[in-house]
Amino acid sequence: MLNNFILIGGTGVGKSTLFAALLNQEEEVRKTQALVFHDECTIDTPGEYFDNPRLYTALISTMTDIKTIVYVHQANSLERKLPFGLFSIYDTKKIIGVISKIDLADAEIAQVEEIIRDAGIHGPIFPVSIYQPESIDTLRLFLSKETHAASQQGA
Ligand SMILES: Nc1nc2c(ncn2[C@@H]2O[C@H](COP(=O)(O)OP(=O)(O)OP(=O)(O)O)[C@@H](O)[C@H]2O)c(=O)[nH]1
Ligand SMILES: [Mg+2]
Repeated sequence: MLNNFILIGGTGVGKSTLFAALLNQEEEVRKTQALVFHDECTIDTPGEYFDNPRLYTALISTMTDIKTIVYVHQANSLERKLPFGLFSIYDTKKIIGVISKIDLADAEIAQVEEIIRDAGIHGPIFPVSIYQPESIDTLRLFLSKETHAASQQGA
């Protein structure tokens, strides 16, 4: 079973496309206008929550009960948007990185990895593309193991 994770990151980086792929949903992905709960603990967020510091409190309260935070950063963007320390308030959570759209010709995977590390994310980083199903499978497997581990701890 795959639950208890939240996708966050800037507008248009591919969160909802990834969310649908992870959950094997077939529907067409549209711009995300509000929080989307697949269930109580599986959440897709609109990029605006991340791009607009005034909405951080909303993001932070939404993340409160979620075990795994997945920060998504597009492979061809070297913008350092991640506010350092946003995640350091949580030492009980697993925070992982996803480098999205690695199929793009101008993808800069190594540099994006550095940006993610510099932002204070120490968990694993998964390079993915929606056109490379194995990359999604690897992430799905990781997330489902996390879920399993969490439920064994009685969380
Ligand atoms: N080339 C490429 N394009 C992708 C990939 N994943 C998503 N996209 C495209 O990126 C665009 C934005 O995708 P969304 O999933 O809506 O992005 P989002 O992060 O949910 O955006 P917001 O909801 O606005 O925050 C769409 O046109 C997708 O088709 C990918 O792996 N490779
Ligand atoms: Mg979206």
